[in-house]
Amino acid sequence: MAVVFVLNGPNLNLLGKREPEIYGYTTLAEIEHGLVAAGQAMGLGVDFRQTNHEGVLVDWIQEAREKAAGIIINPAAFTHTSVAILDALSAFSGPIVEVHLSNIHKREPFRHHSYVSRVATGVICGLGGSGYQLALRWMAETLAEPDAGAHWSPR
Ligand code: CA2
Repeated sequence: MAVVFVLNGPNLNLLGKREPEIYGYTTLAEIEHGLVAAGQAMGLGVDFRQTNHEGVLVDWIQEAREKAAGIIINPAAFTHTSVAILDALSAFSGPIVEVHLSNIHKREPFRHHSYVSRVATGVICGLGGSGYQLALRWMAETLAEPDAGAHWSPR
């Protein structure tokens, strides 16, 4: 069974516990459970992880080269700062979906730029936890196509 890594960056462990006006009331554990269930229904394994550490995210992205068919990533604040994460993602050959709970383009100017978008196949932002579900559904469709590469490889 193909496995999709779902990687989450710093402070996302606080989801549903602080700042609900920006990030909503859904916890990261609830997003994970919904995604694992959806993955089972679609025949995809979901390996869902969160870390507060940039180097750990880099290690997991490198691990994905061996173990994952695709990556869904919410790098959180590292989105706007991390060339290391950009470089690690550049070495991953499968599809990558960048997800943000909030619409980063409606927020402070420093959130408008994403290093990750440069290598992401696609970006979903502003749709809350549903963004992860939509990303997983796209992954399932794309990975099921024998010639999927033709559609997601423009980077
Ligand atoms: O909208 C997103 O998903 C973000 O990636 C979330 C990051 C932020 O730095 C990005 O600009 C956009 C922040 C994640 C922190 O999440 C919290 C959740 C609850 C309380 C405090 C922080």
